[in-house]
Amino acid sequence: MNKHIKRSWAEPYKMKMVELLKMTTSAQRKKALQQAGYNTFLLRSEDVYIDLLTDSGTSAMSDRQWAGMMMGDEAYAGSWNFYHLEEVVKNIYGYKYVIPTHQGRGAENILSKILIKKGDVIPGNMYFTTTRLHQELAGGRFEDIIIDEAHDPDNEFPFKGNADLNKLQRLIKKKGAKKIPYISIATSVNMAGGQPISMKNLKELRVLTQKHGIRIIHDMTRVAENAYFIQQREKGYQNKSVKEIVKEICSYTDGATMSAKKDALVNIGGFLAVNDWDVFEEARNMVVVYEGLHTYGGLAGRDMEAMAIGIGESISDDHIRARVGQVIYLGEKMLDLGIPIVKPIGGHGVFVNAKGFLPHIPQNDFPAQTLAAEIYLDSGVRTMERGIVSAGRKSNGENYYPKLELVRFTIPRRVYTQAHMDVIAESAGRVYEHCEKIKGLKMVYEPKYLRFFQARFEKLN
Ligand code: P61
Repeated sequence: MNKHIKRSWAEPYKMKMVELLKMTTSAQRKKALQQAGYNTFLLRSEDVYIDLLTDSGTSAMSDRQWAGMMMGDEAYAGSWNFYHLEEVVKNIYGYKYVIPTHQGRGAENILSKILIKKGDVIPGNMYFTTTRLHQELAGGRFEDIIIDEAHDPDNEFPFKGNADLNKLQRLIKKKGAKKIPYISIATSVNMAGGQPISMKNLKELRVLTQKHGIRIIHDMTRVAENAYFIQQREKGYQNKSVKEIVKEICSYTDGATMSAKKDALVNIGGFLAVNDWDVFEEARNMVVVYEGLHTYGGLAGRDMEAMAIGIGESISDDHIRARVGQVIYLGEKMLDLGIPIVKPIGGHGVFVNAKGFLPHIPQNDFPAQTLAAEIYLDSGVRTMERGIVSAGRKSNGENYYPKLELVRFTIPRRVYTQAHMDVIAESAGRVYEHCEKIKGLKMVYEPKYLRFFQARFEKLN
């Protein structure tokens, strides 16, 4: 027997209940897409076969989480589920104070309102749509300090989520530390393609920010996936558990916003966590205005219980290996078909490079939006645009022109099988075969905020 036969990963769970999917015809999909204005956010989920729009709130909860839902203490104040959640956040992540919120942006809103003053600059390792908007609405301006490699889909640097310390230093010099209330550091950078930040970079950021008295606020939405990449790629971490690495990451930061709908395996929920008593006190006061009492923050007791249990499950090495393993399986299938994707393959999805896939469509004609529509038309697989539509407009009204024009094939956790991954890759491959015949789109309706959610398009002839 060959001792070197590899050991494949497999899902560390089995299925107890399934949700039936509807198969659609090409004619039905064509009609649904037209009705949705060529925007996958506007499709009805019942018209979707495999839903890769997002990994947000779409994961499958475990039997334990469902059992936890039955133990919801639905008191208005002081539900024991809140105290359970608080204990889990303290133990696993190490943050001192916790405020539940209905989801990630609820925490972003409160944090931005507390820390940002008009004219402030908030550096970060690439923008995220809701995070940047809340910074702007609070009177601040986001400044991208991610390393240049992150903007290049073909660059295979293993830590494309790293911040560029020189960019940060230059900004501090130019603006002065007083104008920088915090730096916003995401683990597993979403818009860069689910790319991790290294522990080394985080430690260096900690030293630099401490020197200038600047806080680090951690967008920890996908911290476990980032920890897994550190374990796999960074020297000195091979023998550490994801749990240990997650705790170390958090220790270099002063607070965090969390959308628990991703890594933490719940359908709804989030929180703001901080180490600073003064910030906590203000946040605890503000949460009652925007979310609800500080012991529920817009959530039911059962939601907090599911979150507390989900956080524990999210840092299991076996879980993360299979979760990221499935994403990598899909990415490698696409690479085999010659499809241009962001490399290295990310943690929560495969990001197809629409500029490479549809090089004849100029960015103003929305190549990624077009490609997401074509994939749906081919197979009923729903994906998400992450390009010029998502990037939106600057305060002077001009469009941002992001270097990355991507379609995100986002994999919900514990939901789909390898066979689904095969169908998805084949669909992308089929569309790629006739890519030169595909025409772009024009935007016919544009909402003011986060336009990608509700914008409508028509086909160009
Ligand atoms: C997603 F198209 N992400 O990836 P909330 N930070 C980070 C996120 O990924 C995130 C939030 C904060 C979503 C949902 C979504 O442009 C979009 O719980 C790194 O969604 O409020 C959410 O957390 C916000 C999709 C959000 C989008 C904004 O699919």
